[in-house]
Amino acid sequence: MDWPDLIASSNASLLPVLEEDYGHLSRQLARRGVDIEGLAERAMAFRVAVPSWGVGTGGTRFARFPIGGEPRTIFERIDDCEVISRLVRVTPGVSIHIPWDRPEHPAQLRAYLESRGLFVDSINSNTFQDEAGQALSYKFGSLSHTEAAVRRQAVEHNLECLALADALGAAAHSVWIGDGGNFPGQVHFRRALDRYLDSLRAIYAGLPAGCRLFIEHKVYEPALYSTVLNDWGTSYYCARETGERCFSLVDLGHHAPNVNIEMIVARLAQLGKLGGFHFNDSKYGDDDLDAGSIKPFQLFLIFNELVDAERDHWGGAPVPAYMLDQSHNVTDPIESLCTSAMELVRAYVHALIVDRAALEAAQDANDAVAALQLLKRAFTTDVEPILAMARHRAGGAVDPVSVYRASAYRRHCAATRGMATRPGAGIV
Ligand code: RM4
Ligand code: MN
Ligand code: MN
Repeated sequence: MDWPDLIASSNASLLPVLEEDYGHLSRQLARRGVDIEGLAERAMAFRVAVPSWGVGTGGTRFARFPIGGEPRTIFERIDDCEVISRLVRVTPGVSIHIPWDRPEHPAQLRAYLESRGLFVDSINSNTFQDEAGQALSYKFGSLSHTEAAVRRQAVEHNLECLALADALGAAAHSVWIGDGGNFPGQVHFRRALDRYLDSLRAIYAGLPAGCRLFIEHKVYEPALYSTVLNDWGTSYYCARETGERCFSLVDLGHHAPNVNIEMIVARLAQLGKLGGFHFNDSKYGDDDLDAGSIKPFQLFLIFNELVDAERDHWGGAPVPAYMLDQSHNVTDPIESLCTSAMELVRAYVHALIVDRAALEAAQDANDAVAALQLLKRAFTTDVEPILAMARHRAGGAVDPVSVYRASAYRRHCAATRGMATRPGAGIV
């Protein structure tokens, strides 16, 4: 696949109109005291990691409908991630899942990624499923299990992930557990949390230098009545109790409907414990839909908090890590991931053009109408020319989905890879 050529010829036909639109937007923004070139640079510098498991089709608990040409191995998953990165230019980081992506030779995997301009961004452990041949079951929990031997096995799995993080140069290790209860009375809430925290401390003790530990809360599912790490407050408490390099990770789909997630973001940033994000969108639960597809205004409000927190240096914490965590049930995953990455850049640029001085003045004056108008003014500005120009300047596609469709990449993969079935089916 000659991507540079495909991208160049598509861009050549779209550039005249893009330049006209970019010029117009630049004059419009200049009237508001905003320099478009600065925005284009920020858009080019934006980064979000893609999940290796996201390039295969997802499914629901009812069914999964595979498409032809899905990746069968970690190397093929990386090939698909490379396509996304070439088209949108903001996704060089790949997040991997163990055991789904367990490499036989970590050095070989690292070299494979590096030769494609990619790297492992973070490792994700999996103690929410039983692995073939595993001694003890996670049916009733893992890090918070009532039996010490099960907890030990889950800790060991995470320590294996940390060794891999070290070998692959990953900057973070993320822990999400399925632990919790399906029925009232099943789990002793306080004791389960204590056991979880003990396990977390044992994992933290093995954290390599330069690596951060992220803990991901979730309000429900697979446990349907209660979860052990259920909300951001519990997550903040556990991160704080575990250590300086342990942070809370926010997955947008892991909250009850209507929860004010932008406020959670502000709180965690203020407390210096915002580690990172799993971006996706949802209507009802952990739907794992494409970022910005259902609630784009919420996504903008989240980025509004992020841009604001950045000005206050994240409460002393390192810059948060951004990742997409989606399940693509009815779309080609490459198209969904390209689109989602672009939606994040859009929300970021929208947040950058908020007139912060005016917003603060409106807040100080208790002028609710003016404050909302300032946010809406940024949100309703069509910044697409900035995003498209940033992609073009970075060597990417002005219109990534069109280039991808014209390439017939998936048809080519269907011929070489066939109809794959992926282990670890389920919600992802
Ligand atoms: C969970 C959670 C985790 C992801 C798994 C596959 O709901 O979002 O981050 O690793 O799904
Ligand atoms: Mn997640
Ligand atoms: Mn999830």
